[in-house]
Amino acid sequence: MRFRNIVWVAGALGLACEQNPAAPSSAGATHTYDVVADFSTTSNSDTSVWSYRYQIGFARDGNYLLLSGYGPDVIEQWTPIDPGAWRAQGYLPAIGVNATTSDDSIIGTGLTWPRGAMLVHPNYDGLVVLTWRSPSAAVVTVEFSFTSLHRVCGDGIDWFVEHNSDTATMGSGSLDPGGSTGTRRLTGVRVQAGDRINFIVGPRAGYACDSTQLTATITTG
Ligand SMILES: [Ca+2]
Repeated sequence: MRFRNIVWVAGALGLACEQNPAAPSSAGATHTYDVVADFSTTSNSDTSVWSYRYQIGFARDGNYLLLSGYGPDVIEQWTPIDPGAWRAQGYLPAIGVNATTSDDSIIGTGLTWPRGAMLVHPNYDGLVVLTWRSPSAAVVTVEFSFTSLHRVCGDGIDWFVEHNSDTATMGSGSLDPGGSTGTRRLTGVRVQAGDRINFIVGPRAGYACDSTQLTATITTG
């Protein structure tokens, strides 16, 4: 069973894409939270500004589990360096940033994880969730993009952006392999202290080849 998983996913992991779009410029009292620039390999909790989460099943009810550990991929072999990620049981779901000095890949799969990029990957049985938690009441601007890193395999992914849960879905769609939303902007989003904005990827159908680049910035002010 373990070997079967290795082959299936190896055949599914894909190729690189656009770089992170420029974050909105800060001016005056504004502050920009950037999921890549702010990425932490040590902090992931209910009170973290950014948290790395998942859902078993596909209910977007706002109750998402924290990925329990940060570390290497125990199934796939990344080269030249495993960038590491927040993972469940050392594999999937996964959320990480390639902070190494090079692009990294899984040999024979066609998948490249670009240097400086956030990669997220759901498991077969649920969602992977990147969460921003508002420290205070504010009106914010949200910019994001989802890009499938696999151009040659799999069935693509589903994506969602929501305010706390699916009762306030702010954007959603599906991407074919290699597809991208491009950078999208939501303005005038009112949040209260403790509110969450969730960026979510689901497997669509199969979870093979579902590595997805995610960019997200939230600007207050
Ligand atoms: Ca898929």
